[in-house]
Amino acid sequence: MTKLRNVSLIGAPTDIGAGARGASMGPEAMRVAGLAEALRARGVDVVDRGNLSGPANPWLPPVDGYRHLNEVVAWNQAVHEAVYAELKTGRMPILLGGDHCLGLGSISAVARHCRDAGKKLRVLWLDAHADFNTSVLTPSGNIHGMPVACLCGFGPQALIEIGGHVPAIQAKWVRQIGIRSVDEGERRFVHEQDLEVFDMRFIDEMGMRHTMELALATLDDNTHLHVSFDVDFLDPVMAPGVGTTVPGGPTYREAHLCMEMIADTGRMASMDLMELNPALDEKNRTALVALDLIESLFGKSTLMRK
Ligand code: 5AB
Ligand code: MN
Ligand code: MN
Ligand code: MN
Repeated sequence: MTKLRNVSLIGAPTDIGAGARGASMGPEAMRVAGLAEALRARGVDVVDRGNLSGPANPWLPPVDGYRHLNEVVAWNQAVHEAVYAELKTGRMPILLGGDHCLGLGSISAVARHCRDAGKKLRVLWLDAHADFNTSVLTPSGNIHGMPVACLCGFGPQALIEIGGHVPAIQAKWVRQIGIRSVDEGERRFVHEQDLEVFDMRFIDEMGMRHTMELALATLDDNTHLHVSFDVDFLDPVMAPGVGTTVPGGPTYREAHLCMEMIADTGRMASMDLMELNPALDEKNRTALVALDLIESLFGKSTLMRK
């Protein structure tokens, strides 16, 4: 079990793709919660690259089904280059969002790296939402509801071609976990494209353990595992600091088991921590829960295990 133990933190302080302001403060909230220190205490070599920069949020209504498209493209280009540069030097990028539209820049960079390196890619998408809307299907125009569709080649040209390969990924490389809010047209499109979705009903019936066994079943020694963690994956009772809360998410223990089972594979080589919104949080409580879960992702376990 080879593990990358050198992490680069990349802040992307923007809420350009979201429907609520405030995710732009996410990176700083994670720093204040002590992310770098906690990972160092686990023996990880951590470098904080600071924050990327990009256009301000003009807070305008959508045009042709997209809100802030040009600004979203600019931010995603910056994210793509930063994440790709870290992977190239053999480090594990952790993208601190920022809203989830930036998953496009991050995962397109990971996919490009996997093409360079001849690696198999698997993407775990931990979220309450499928993020599989298009300009026609979207009820909001907010591009944070579209990154998975864009990665699979369904979206505006300027976004889907970031990374130079369209589509950046194939739908069958993705496993979605925790899903419980999907728009009507989006639902049909998810089925049409055959996305593998472990929704909350599945987790209720089968349990988190069996869910994760299935979601992680096709990993092998040559797999690069990317984890895209939207904080609204978590039940809002413990994680209120997000713009789009949906009740009925995984409990604290279920979320920990999910992270622990990912850690056990030893294959996680990049991740996104997205949608944390300190403006809606209570004394940084949600950031601290996210920190706890990231520690589990990096192998923190209970006393009973070696
Ligand atoms: B998030 C919604 N489906 O498209 C839309 O938080 C919500 O990155 C998207 O998962 C939520 O506007 C995007 C209603
Ligand atoms: Mn999301
Ligand atoms: Mn979400
Ligand atoms: Mn959200």
